[in-house]
Amino acid sequence: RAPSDQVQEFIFRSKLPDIYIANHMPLTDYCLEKVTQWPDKVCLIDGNTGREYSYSEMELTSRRVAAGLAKIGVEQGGVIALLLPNCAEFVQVFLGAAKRGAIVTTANPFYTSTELEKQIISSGATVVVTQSRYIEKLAGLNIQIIVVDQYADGYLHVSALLEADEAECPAVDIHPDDIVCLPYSSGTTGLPKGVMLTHKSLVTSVAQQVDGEVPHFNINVEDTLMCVLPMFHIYSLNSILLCGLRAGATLVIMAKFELSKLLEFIQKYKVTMGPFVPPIVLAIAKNPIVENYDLSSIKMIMSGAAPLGKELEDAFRARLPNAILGQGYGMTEAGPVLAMSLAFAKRPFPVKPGSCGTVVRNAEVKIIDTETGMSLSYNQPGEICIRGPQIMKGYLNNPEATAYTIDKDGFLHTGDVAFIDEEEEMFIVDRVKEIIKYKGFQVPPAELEAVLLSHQQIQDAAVVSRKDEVAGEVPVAIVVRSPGCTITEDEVKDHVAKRVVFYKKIHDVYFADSIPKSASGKILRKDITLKF
Ligand code: 4UU
Repeated sequence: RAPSDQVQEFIFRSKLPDIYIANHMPLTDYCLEKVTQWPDKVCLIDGNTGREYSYSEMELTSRRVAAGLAKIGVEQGGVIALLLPNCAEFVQVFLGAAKRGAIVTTANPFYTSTELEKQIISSGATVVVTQSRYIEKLAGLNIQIIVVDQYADGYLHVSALLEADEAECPAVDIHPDDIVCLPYSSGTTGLPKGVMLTHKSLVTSVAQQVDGEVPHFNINVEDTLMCVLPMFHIYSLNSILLCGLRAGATLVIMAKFELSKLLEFIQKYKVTMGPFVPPIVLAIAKNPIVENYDLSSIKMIMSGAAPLGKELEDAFRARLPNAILGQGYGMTEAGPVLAMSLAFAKRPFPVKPGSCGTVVRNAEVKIIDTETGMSLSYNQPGEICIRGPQIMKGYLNNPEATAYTIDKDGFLHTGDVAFIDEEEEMFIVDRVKEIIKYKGFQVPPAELEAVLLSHQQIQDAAVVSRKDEVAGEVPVAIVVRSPGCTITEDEVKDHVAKRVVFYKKIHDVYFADSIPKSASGKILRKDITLKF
């Protein structure tokens, strides 16, 4: 053995014991395994329409959709893209596709056609399920479009799936390592890449949260979860939808965040659990209209996808003193949940403000020195790495990026810097990756830099993060004009805004003579952040 292998490794684990995880099961079967215990219970309330769906209905629909997909030619291993805001059809098609043994890639319906085209081509999707208003963005693509709202000429309607004959549900032999979900993430560097999450990854991740005698995330058949975060993002897809289904909870679905509507739904449906992101926590903590609603049904509020400031945590607690507020920490590639507050456990632990939680069960965390790669003990900040059956299989068609992210020992490197204290609580303090998080959404600097460089008046460009009170962070650009060019700040902003979804827009432009780079040509983002 090499000498470095003999150095002591510090591995952090959950304070709860490991559990049995049925991760040999296909995802849909696993999530709906206990439906016979609560067939008539309401599974979904579609807040957009008021329609309710029972668990037995959802289970039946999943088989019908699987049959319908097979009938229109979607093979096992075929890829379908969901381009939908939160709605019942998202859930129905997702579960049916997983049942078919197909792969679902999810995208933000607000993406521009350029962004969509990239993902659809990269993922190999042959079918896109969407709403009629987004069809025009898909022009020119070699795909079959299925529309969920109105019947549109020349396109299939989702009823072809929902009303298919369940007797024709194909028998498929799904392997635990088969991909089921393919969200896109830029990870620690570069452009968005397809994250291969398998049946085993997602079953494991859900089990790590809600299974066992003492679940880490204590939701059950009595709970009603607010599903306002978009299900095309892995946070909502996993920790709300899949965990909620497994636990037999009721999900209240909202297509878009609107504070008064959210509060109305919490009051009306007696929501018990709110998985949110910091800007929603901020709105609930600060907005005066909150006083007009009865929110006493809320037991737990989770904040995740971006840092939650301590002042905000305090303000929130003062407003909803009876609700447990805690954080969840996830990353698409990690399956996604790495850590969650143990205040959410069936037997809760006391927790400290600012912590993003304790590592989930059946997983190992290592914190490594960002310079030496040595593993660190308690209270020393370093890069968080995680190992376990929940992490991604890799990036689609990208072995280099996969090898860069998952090391030879099977640890996924997150690019987040944190320390763990003696009570096993994790505190994120920094980031050593490029990603910018706007309200929890990923903004990959490399993608914006490519868009900037496509302008002939721009010779060089770098995109970095700037702190923002509401969004958390916003992207700003440093631009070097091409010789003799006079492009203005507004023109730069416009050029980008036309090509990207709203949250990737450049907020400020600084003109410079050069971009600081390392000898190998890598942009020195930390230097830029300090300068501008
Ligand atoms: C500081 O954001 C996510 C997933 C979040 C999630 C999922 C399930 C939260 C709770 C849950 O139950 O995924 P991505 O891939 O969009 O972004 C990942 C990055 C992390 O690497 C980290 O930098 O988002 C940041 N992040 C956080 N930062 C995620 N959660 C937190 C957090 N505090 N609590």
